[in-house]
Amino acid sequence: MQPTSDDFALPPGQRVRPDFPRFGIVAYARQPLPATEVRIEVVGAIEQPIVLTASELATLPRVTQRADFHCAAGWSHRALEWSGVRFKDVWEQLILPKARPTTQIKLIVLRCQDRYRTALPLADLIAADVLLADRLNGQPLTVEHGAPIRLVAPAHYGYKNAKHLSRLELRADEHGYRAKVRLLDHPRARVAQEERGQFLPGWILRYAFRPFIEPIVRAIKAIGDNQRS
Ligand SMILES: Nc1nc2c(c(=O)[nH]1)N[C@H]1C(S)=C(S)[C@@H](COP(=O)(O)O)O[C@H]1N2
Ligand SMILES: [Mo]
Repeated sequence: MQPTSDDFALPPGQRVRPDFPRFGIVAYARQPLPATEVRIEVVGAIEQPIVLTASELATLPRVTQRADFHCAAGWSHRALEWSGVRFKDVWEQLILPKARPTTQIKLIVLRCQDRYRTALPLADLIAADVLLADRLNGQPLTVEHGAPIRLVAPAHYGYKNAKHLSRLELRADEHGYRAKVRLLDHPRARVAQEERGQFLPGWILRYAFRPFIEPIVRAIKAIGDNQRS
């Protein structure tokens, strides 16, 4: 198939979607989302467990950034405008001084209100383009896209971009941490390297995931329509 102009310069194996659907693992979309206020617990290898709230995040510089979004299943949506705070600032100005890690932290597990979880190396989380975002395209974040707050990590596939973020678990290593579906969870999931999943090369997973995109979009949309009615 000839690439269209829309596909130009997309990362390997991605295709543009003009819409930005609510996406993810269907079972999680059915889970209740108890909290509408920002409340992120910080736990793990630290001296003092803390809770990050909207007022604390508001002490950090607000940044707005435009970025393309890439789901590991193969769809991309271009030029989303996110607004929030840099994870690096949260780390340096709130977590380090207040929670006081007791060891060198290498991995952070991101847990969400809908029971979804994923993890990224700290080194990836403190990149300049990683945000805790509460606004999208000039509007407050909707439930569909991760209210009250979500991680935005544009260099990593969608599944690292935890929505409805509720807890950060600080760890010295990966020991004891296991994602639910190992095949689909690469430790870093960098888009440019096509790290779609584990054990199989990204270019194979491209074809394995693609047929599931439309059924997942439809199933999650139906769940949302139901929740609203
Ligand atoms: N809490 C939570 N975060 C999640 C998911 C999820 O099911 N639950 N799905 C992930 C996946 S696979 C993708 S592609 C993106 C989709 O983000 P969107 O629904 O805003 O399009 O959210 C990611 N973060
Ligand atoms: Mo995804």
